[in-house]
Amino acid sequence: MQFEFSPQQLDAQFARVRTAVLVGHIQPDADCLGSLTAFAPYLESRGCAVTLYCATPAPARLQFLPGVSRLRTTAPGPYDAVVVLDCGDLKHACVTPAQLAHWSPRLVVNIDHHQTNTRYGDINLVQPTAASATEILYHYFRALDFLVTPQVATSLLAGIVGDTGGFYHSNTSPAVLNAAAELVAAGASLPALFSIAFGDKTVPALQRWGPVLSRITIHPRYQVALAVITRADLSGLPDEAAAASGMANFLNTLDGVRAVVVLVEQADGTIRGSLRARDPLLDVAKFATLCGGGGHKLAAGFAIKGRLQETPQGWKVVAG
Ligand SMILES: [Mn+2]
Repeated sequence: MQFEFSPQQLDAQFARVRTAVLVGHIQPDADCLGSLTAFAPYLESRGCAVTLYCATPAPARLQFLPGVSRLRTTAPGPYDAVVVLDCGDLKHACVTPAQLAHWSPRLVVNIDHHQTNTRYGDINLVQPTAASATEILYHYFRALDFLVTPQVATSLLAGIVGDTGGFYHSNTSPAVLNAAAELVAAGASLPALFSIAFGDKTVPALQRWGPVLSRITIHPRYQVALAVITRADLSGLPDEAAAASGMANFLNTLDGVRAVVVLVEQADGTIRGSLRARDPLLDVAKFATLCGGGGHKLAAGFAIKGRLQETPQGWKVVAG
C-alpha cells in the first residue's frame, strides 16, 4: 500500500501530541468502531491521552467489540490533535467548524477509504482502494512494527468483515484476504466477528419485511431495483436503525439487477438512501454525491430532507 504521507512521518508527528480525540461518523458501524478502538492503543503507546468520540452511540450489537465501552458522545476538549477515522468529510463526522475551533487542535489527521473523501485534514491518509479504514491502519501498523495485540487484531478484522459484508462485496481483494489471515494469526477470531455482517436480524424485525418486500419495483429500462422503508414499516421495533440497516443490507443482495436503491425514512425528518451496484461499469458514488452524500463506486449513501409518499406513478420524496 502506497501512502501520500509516510507512516514514519505521521508517527513522528504523533510523538509530539499529548492529547487527542479520535472521531468516527454518526451511527458508527464496525469499521468506524474498529478504527477508533485500534488506533487508541497505538496513540497511547506514544504517550498520548486519548478520547474516543462519535456524535451518536455505538449500537448494542457492536458493544462486544474490544474497547467500545470507551466511546463517548461528548468530547469537551481542547485537544492537541483531532484524528478523524472512516469519514469522507467532516459533515459525516458531525464536526462543525465551531466544534473544530473549540477543540483548537494543532493537527487534524484524516484517515479514510471513501472515494469521495474531501482531504479535509492537515495530513490525509486516504486510500480509496482500501476495503475498510481498518485495512489502512493494518498497513500503517505493519510499516511501524507496532505490535498488534489480539484485541487490536479483533478491532481491525471487525472493520474488514463489516465493510466487505463478510467478504461478500467486490472490495474483497487479495490484499484484504491476506490482511484478514494475518489478523487471525495475531489472535482475532473470525467466526466471532461474522455476526457483524450477518447477525443483525431479530424475529420482530423479520416479521416487518413482508410489506417492504412486496413493494420492490424494478425500473424496466435501467434494471435498478427500488425498495422503500417507511416510518410505519419500522414503528414499535426496539431498534429501528438496526432493523432498517438489516433490511437494506438484505435488499442490496438482490440478484438479476444492475443496482439497488433502498430509501429509509428516518425519525428526524430525513430519508437515508443506500445504493449498491453489481455492475462494475456503474459508479453509485457519483449519484450519492449529487444527493449530498458519498461513498464508493459500488456502495454509497446519502441523506436528504423529506418523507416518502406513494403516488399512482410510484414512490416520491416530498417535502416533510
Ligand atoms: Mn468504512
